[in-house]
Amino acid sequence: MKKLLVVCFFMSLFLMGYAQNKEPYYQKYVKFPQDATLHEKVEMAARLVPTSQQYAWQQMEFTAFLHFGINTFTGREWGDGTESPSVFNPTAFDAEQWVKTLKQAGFKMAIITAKHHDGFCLWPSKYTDYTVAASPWKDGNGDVVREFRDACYKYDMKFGVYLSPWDRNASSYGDSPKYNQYFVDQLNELLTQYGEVHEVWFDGACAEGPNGKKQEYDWDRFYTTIQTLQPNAVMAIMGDDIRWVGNESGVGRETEWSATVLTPGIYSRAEENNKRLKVFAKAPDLGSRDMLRNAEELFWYPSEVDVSIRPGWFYHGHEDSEVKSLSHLMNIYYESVGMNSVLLLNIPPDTRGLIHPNDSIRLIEFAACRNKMLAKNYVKKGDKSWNAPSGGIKEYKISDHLPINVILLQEDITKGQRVERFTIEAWVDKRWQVIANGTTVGYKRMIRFPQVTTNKIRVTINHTRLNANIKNVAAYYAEPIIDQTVQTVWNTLPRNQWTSVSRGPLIIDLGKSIHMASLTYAPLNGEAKPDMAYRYDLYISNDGVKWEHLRKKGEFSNIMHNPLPQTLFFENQPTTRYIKIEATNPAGTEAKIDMNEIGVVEAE
Ligand code: FUL
Repeated sequence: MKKLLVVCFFMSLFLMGYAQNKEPYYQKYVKFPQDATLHEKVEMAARLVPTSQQYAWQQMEFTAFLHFGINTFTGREWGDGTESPSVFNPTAFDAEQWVKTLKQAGFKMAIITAKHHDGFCLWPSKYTDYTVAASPWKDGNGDVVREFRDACYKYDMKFGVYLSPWDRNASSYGDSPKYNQYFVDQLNELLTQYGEVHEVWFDGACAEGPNGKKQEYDWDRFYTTIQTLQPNAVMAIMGDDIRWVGNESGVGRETEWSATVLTPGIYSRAEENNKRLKVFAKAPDLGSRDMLRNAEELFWYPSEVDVSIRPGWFYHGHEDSEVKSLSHLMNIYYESVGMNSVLLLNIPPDTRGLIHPNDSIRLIEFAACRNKMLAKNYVKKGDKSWNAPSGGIKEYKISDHLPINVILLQEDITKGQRVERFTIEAWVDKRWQVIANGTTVGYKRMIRFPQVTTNKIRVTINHTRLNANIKNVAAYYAEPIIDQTVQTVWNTLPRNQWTSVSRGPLIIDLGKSIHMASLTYAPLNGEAKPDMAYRYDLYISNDGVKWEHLRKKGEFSNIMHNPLPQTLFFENQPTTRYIKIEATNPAGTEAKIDMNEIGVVEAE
């Protein structure tokens, strides 16, 4: 009995994560005692740490997404599950080319869309006919996931799978227990037949709309399946290991707490908790003292910035000239890795089954630009750990007396995320001048500022929860980037000759009859609004009386998360003077489209 008690005592110490300095650590989750004061909550928050899987994931910094599937061949962003598998036919598929390119570009893991919302499986699942086995590619004997997996082994790349819970093809979708079984069966295939999986990505999108099918997902079961079959995998988005940053444009938060009050969406209490605390995935503050005040529990739930190198997630030939510029990618880098997040950059293979040269060239430039900057750290002894109290100040010598314009700070997050405010000063003209300041640091924080030439800097930790554990202070010089930017033209008509005949539905008189090559819907300022257009019917007319129904039941797929211009191309270039768009918003009621959100390109 005595022996058992001793074992139990040590076990509980272990579970609590007792560590250095006898400080108790809480791994991934902490529940506050009912009567905890704000001060006590703050101290507990300071001791919340990642699991070893979360920590390993955070250290990767660069991860890649590969959106590939039916949509690659149809030009859509969301297939509706009715597309024939016969369209899936890459002509020069080479997964090794993908992985080699990603490896050269510095990525540590790649995640493949094994199944997107259309339900088409890139592996020959035995639970559905809607797979590569029904496609002409390799006479139905191919397996994209297998070839990609093998390439990952060969080039030492970690491997992840995206499996969309929303499935527009599965007949069982909406019949909850049946579909859940189907989903678990598919998960089983992916998690047992392809070696070690490091990340499982469950998308939150489910846009069947008000009259669509309502599927109640059995998240507990999905979660247990992953934990049992792949204990080292982290579960992202609809998971509780990794959180969506809140946008698909590569923009991070100034204040990014990994120790957050946001309850992960897979918990049944999530809706109620988050409503009570007025937090949501896109909220600017997820973990400050203000947020802790009313919180009852806290999650180590770090941010992942997912963004595509092109406007769309899938490859579309007409976007070949719209691969993000080098300066745009560098901005994304500072706003993701440099803002306490992991970057998940999407590079969609083309219809040949290869990464397009425009993307691979840009990826290599991106890596070269980072490496050039990081090659020279001007701070001396910045990697000496520093246990900093609130108000703690430390000076660092700067070598070479050359200009610097980027500072990098890191906390040892294995002892919690603690810094709440910091200031950086440089010794210039015989006095200290503030060159940067900020709030959270976390795993990594990079701050850009106008260049200074100095021989010393000082870092002040103005506020911290307990003593901060500063692990690294570095300074770099980033050369200015001059991009050749290509402007995409999505309107070639003089707008001042247009008349908005009606706003609901939107009817535009273009002022003259034209041969229409394309029509673009570009949400104002690239912002998503609840009343924006999601589903639409498009009509054209030459007299404003007799209408031709040009596109039926169209969908501006994913526009709510990625509110970038979406273009409809018309091969037969119909003649029209009037355009009518009947549209509904994501909630299924009438959408509001402004005339300025529409662009028309006249055929040459
Ligand atoms: C979104 C999806 O709807 C997009 O198609 C894409 O897969 C992106 C990564 O997540 O929610």
